[in-house]
Amino acid sequence: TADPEIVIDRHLDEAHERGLADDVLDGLTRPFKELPPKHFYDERGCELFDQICELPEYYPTRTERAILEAEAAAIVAETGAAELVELGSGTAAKTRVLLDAMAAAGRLRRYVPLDVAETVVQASAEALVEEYPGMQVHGVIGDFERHLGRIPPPVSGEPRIVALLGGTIGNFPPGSRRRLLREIGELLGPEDRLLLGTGLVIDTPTLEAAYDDEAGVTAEFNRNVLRVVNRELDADFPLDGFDHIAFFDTRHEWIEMRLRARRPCSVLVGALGLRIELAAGEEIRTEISAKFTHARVLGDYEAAGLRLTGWHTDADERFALSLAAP
Ligand code: AVJ
Repeated sequence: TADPEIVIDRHLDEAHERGLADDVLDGLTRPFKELPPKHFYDERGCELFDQICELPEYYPTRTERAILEAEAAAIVAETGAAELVELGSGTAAKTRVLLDAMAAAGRLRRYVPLDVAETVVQASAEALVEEYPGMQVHGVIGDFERHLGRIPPPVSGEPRIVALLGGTIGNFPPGSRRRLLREIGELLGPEDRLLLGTGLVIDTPTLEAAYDDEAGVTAEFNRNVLRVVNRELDADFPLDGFDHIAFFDTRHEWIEMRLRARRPCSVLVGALGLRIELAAGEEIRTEISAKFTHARVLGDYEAAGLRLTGWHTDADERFALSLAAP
C-alpha cells in the first residue's frame, strides 16, 4: 500500500494451507471426527459470521459492544493505553469503540490487527487511517496460535491493550486456552493489559438458540467448513448431506457444533489421496464455544500467570469483558 501510515506484514504462506491439510488428515481420520473452527473463516465464512452477528438470537456481539460502549472510556483511563493490539480482528467493527475512547483521551498512536483474513485487514486498515488521523496501522496477517511473536514491539514507551474479543477464547479447550493465555501474557509489558471477551454461562435455551438460528445462517456457516475443504483440498463433501447440530454441553459448559451425515457418505480428499467414510448419523465436531463464570476466568488467568484487574458485564450477565495484568 502507498499509505505511509499503513504497514502490513504477511506470515501466512503455504504453511497455512498445510495447516488445513494437517487438520483434515489428523481430524477426519480419528475415531471421533473433528475439524478446528479456524477454517470457517474464508471470505464467505467471514460474511456469514457478520450475518450471524446481526441475528436476533445471536446476542454475544451486541452485548459485548454495549459493554464496550459503556466501559471503553474507563478502560482507556484505567490502562492509559496508546496502542491497541487486536487478535482475530476481523472487520474491526467493535474496535472503533475502543479507538474512539483512546482518541478522545488524546492518546491514540497505533492499531495492530492480527488476523488470517488478509483482504479484511487491508480494507479495515485503509478505512481506519482515514477515520483516525495521526494513527498508524501495523497489520499482521497470521494465525495468533503461531504468530504472536511477529507482533511489532510497542511504538512508544506507553501502555498497550491486547484485545481478544467476541468470545474467541471459548473456541479453545481448557488446556490450549490456558497455554494461549500464557503466551499472550508473555507479550505484555508491566503496564500492558489483556482485554478479554468471554460469553458467560446462561440458560440453555438462550445459548442453544444463539447457535441454531431460525434463519439457518449458523447452519450455513457450519457447512462452510466443508466448502473450504472441498475447494482448498479438492474434496467432494456433499454439503446437502449434512445436518447442522448445536447443543450446550452442561458438563463442560460449552456449546458444541457438529455436522451430522444424513446418509452414509464416502468422501475423497483429492489433494491428500485420502478417502473418508462416514456412517449415516456420524458426526464431525466443528466447534466448541466455551461459556464462562467469573470463577473460571479467574482460574484460567491464574493458571496462565495472569492477574485479573477488571471485570465488566452487561446487566443480564450474559457476557463479560475482563482485564488482566502480567
Ligand atoms: C467467533 C468464536 C466467538 O463461538 O460464538 C458463532 C463463532 N460459531 N456462531 C462463537 C460462532 C457459531 C463465535 N466466535
